[in-house]
Amino acid sequence: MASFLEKLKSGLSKTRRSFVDNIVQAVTGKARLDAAIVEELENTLIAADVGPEVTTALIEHLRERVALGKASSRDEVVATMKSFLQERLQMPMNGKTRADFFAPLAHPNVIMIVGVNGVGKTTTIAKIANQFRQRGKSVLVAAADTFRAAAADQLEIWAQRANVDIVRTKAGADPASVVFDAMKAAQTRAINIVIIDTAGRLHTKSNLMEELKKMVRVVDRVMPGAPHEVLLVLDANTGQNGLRQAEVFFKDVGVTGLVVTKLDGTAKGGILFAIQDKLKIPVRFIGVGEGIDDLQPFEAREFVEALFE
Ligand SMILES: Nc1nc2c(ncn2[C@@H]2O[C@H](COP(=O)(O)OP(=O)(O)OP(=O)(O)O)[C@@H](O)[C@H]2O)c(=O)[nH]1
Ligand SMILES: [Mg+2]
Repeated sequence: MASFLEKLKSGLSKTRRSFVDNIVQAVTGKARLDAAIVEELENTLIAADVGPEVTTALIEHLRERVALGKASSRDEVVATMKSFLQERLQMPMNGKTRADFFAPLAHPNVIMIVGVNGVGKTTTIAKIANQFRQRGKSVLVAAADTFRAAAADQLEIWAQRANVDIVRTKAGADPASVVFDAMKAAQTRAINIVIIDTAGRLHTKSNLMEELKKMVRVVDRVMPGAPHEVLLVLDANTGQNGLRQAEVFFKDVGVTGLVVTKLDGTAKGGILFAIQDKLKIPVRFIGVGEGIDDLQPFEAREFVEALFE
């Protein structure tokens, strides 16, 4: 079976071709970056969804390095781009390292997963739950997506696969009541980690954000200070639209981190740079497939290396 890194590398191959290779080719061997080259670079970067700010900054950086004679060979151009891109992806992890995420102090540690429909929330929960289990933590997942009749069934199948507890109710019930029951059950059973699955849309006219805010209030009432993490899931393929979605969630629900899914097979892997630049919030996980092991904590260095290989 292919390792996560291998999947990441092959998943990013379209992005590599449309983004990295074009730039390296356009810049290598040039004494200076003239207007025609700059335009070509701009088009490439915008198409790869890195966003206007990062596009301008990268071109400016390349222009300087080329003018200084420090980016003429292919290797030099690659090294210049790698260090620039890596730096752009370094985000303070809200003071939390990868190890901290998997060894939280709160009991239970409550993680809420939000995002529009179809981005990969439920699958992401299964994958994260599995990683906590592998580290010896007890996990309970809450099926608070009561919009789709099949949503709780889907989560239950994953819960069995990951060998974790689930709290669910009938479709159409108040999601906040599922959250309340899950919190109580977690306290009674002394569970380490609670992960809450939420809907990407609702059947009533009531507003999704209001519903999510209500869930946060319920969690906080049972356990002051919780949820400890609110992870917003974004589908890499949605590109700049994903950023607009994110802004809505940010305004209403206190998002603490991002999960970027479906990096396998997208040409829009450059979105990671736009996300970090715009949202200033750590990407905690990236997803490269539908299997339970196809999600890993995000590492800037690993991501950039994979992008170039
Ligand atoms: N290729 C690929 N597919 C993914 C990834 N993550 C999730 N998926 C697939 O995306 C589809 C939707 O995933 P779900 O987890 O059901 O998404 P959701 O956000 O819970 O959807 P709703 O509950 O309808 O809002 C499923 O077919 C998943 O297998 C990924 O990283 N790569
Ligand atoms: Mg779901």
